[in-house]
Amino acid sequence: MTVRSHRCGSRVAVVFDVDGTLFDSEPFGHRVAFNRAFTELGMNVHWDVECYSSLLSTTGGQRRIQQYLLQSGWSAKEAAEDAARAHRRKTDLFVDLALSGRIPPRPGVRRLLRRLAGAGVELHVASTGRAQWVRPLLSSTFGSDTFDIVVTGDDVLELKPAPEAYRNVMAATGLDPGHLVAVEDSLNGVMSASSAGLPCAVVTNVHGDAGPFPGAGLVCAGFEELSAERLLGLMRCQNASRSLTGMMPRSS
Ligand code: XBP
Ligand code: MG
Repeated sequence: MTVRSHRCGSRVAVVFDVDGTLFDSEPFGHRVAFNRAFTELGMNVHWDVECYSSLLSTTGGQRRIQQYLLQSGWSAKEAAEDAARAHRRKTDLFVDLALSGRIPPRPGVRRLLRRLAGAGVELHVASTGRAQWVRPLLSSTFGSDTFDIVVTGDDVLELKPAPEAYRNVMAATGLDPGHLVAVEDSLNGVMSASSAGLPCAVVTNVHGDAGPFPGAGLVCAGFEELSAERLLGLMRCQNASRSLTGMMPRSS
């Protein structure tokens, strides 16, 4: 990651989550790849849509498998080894899915990105997914120069809901929280963004968390409801309330 040294000034940025937010990637992408890996490795595990939805509260594919195996009676050692093996295979399979164009962006995403870019807003990404698939999925869908800073699960020690992914975006851009707004789909994501000091808009996903989303400044049912103006308004609103309470972040 390149660290910017220039001042915040009038720069503003939107930081997008990937899974469930930019893409409907969980039930028909990741879940499919997890199941194929389990079958190939003869693990006798299958996650249906309902089961998978309940497992999403654990972020990180490898941790998700490991926790499931532990709860299903695997020993700690076997759970760790099998989770690592299955996740490696799952990641390769998911890269193939991503590059085949079978993981489309959510409706309205392209339009919002165009509007933001046209208004001079910086676009960045904070994901807990692995770089091996996040980067090719983003560039094959949106082109390689749509997002500037892309923080993935490989760049952090602690996955969401920890604030590290968003803090890394701030460090890499040189922007203070008052210049950024996050877009998420899950409670873990909102907690991550809010703990890093960013205002957060949620675009709910029928396959993910239903809410409530304490800490979110805005909750929309789809990208059709989320205009560039509403997003930037959320950032201005948080800045106004911070300055009223004397907590305005210092501009560098
Ligand atoms: C996404 C995740 C990831 C994906 C799978 O959470 O938790 O684990 O489910 O990706 P968020 P990996 O949308 O909050 O970033 O298998 O690469 O971990
Ligand atoms: Mg998400």
